[in-house]
Amino acid sequence: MPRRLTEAQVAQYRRDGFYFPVPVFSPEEALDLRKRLETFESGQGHVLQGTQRLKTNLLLPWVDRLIRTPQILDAVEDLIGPDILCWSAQFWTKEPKTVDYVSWHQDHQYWGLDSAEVVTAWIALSPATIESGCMRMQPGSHLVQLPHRDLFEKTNMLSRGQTITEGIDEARAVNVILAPGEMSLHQVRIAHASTSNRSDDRRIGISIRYMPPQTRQQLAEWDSAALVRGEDRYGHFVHEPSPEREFDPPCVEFHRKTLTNLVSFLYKDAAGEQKAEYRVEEA
Ligand SMILES: O=C(O)CCC(=O)C(=O)O
Repeated sequence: MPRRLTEAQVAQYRRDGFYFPVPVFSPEEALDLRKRLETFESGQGHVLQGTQRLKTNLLLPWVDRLIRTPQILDAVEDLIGPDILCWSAQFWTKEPKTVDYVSWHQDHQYWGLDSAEVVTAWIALSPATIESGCMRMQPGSHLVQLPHRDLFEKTNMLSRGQTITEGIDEARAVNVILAPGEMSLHQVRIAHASTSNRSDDRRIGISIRYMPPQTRQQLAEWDSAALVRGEDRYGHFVHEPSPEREFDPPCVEFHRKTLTNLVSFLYKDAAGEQKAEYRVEEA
């Protein structure tokens, strides 16, 4: 029996490669999460940036709690089973009236994870609308691997500006419109993108990547993930610690090590050249 999604919703996810909206937090709870983020940002004097945006569960205790939210995990369990690792929690903030965008891409090509079971829960902390640059998805595109090129454009929010070169039909794209506190779920091979934020508010989302523990990392000797539900009987990923406070020194050190490892393959071009500067932002 599914825990959170109906059988029809699971079937829709398997057919289209994504499903939304799934209510997770009340508007008040979503606002509280947004305030936590923004209080942290004003405290440090700048928005979350660079590697602070990735695996933020190792830096901020409330993000570590967020990746373990039962309402999220129940839906993820319906898709990938009861043993769940969280590979990453990543913030996607587009400031009001800015040009940053996300090109059409499939995550599976770049992450090195060998499983098609990897699922992203994208949680809206502000309105994700057409105007604010919500995600767009091409239904059914998770069933085919589409060709990409790395363009490394400055306004592209992706690590290497990875862009699908053929196979996207804009007319068939679905706008993933979400209210604060709602989430979408997308499969690791789905072709998705988002345009820039033309609204007066920040567009804030957090992508939480979940996978079953049998998944392997193919692009590096080791990798890490947090065990958020059930058991890990495979040991393919080093388990991430939980911070007891903001920028807890052992977790900051772990974050530095695991991000150095990630960046060593996420930011390389096809010829193996490192294309982006890497700096861990520490408070
Ligand atoms: O937030 C966005 O606009 C893009 C997010 C994305 O590409 C992802 O979560 O895989």
